[in-house]
Amino acid sequence: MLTRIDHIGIACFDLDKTVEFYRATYGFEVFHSEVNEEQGVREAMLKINDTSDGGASYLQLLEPTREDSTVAKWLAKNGEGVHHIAFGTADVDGDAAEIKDKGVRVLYEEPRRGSMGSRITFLHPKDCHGVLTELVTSAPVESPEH
Ligand code: CMX
Ligand code: CO
Repeated sequence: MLTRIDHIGIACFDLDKTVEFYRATYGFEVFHSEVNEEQGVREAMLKINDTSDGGASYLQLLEPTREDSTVAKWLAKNGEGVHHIAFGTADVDGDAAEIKDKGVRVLYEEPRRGSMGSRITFLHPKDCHGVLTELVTSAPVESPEH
């Protein structure tokens, strides 16, 4: 079951400048940043709010790391802007299988690694009324050591 907006993915040419815009304009700080080579992105997660399912909602700012990445290709065609939305779920495998049964193309056979150790997959935008849609299961919260 999809229980939150996990994040909105925003493609940008210059991650540092875009982070600074969100900080200076809205006061949002970087919660986490990383490079995901498989996805071809350098990214910053700005936490906006916690959610009632125990998760959170973020903005995910994305800068391409290589010219053949999906985000670089998209930026070349569209310029900067909203690239995808992501729904959070406790069960990305089960939800992706259910959605696939409804005739929507799921882009990965198995979920891949996303931000902060999450597991992610994508639905084809042409099957989702023009919206590239991601499904995310966050990494389990590590319990404190005793
Ligand atoms: N939103 C909406 N439509 C999109 C889109 C997007 N982000 N990206 C592509 N499209 C549309 C294109 O406009 C194009 O439509 P037309 O045929 O009408 O022109 C069509 O989909 C095909 O686009 P394309 O430019 O030829 O791109 P590809 O088919 O090579 O790739 C996609 C599209 C969705 C398969 C690819 O972007 C993908 O695999 N995305 C998932 C991975 C990803 O986006 N990773 C980066 C984010 C990582 C993260 O969130 O952690
Ligand atoms: Co994303």
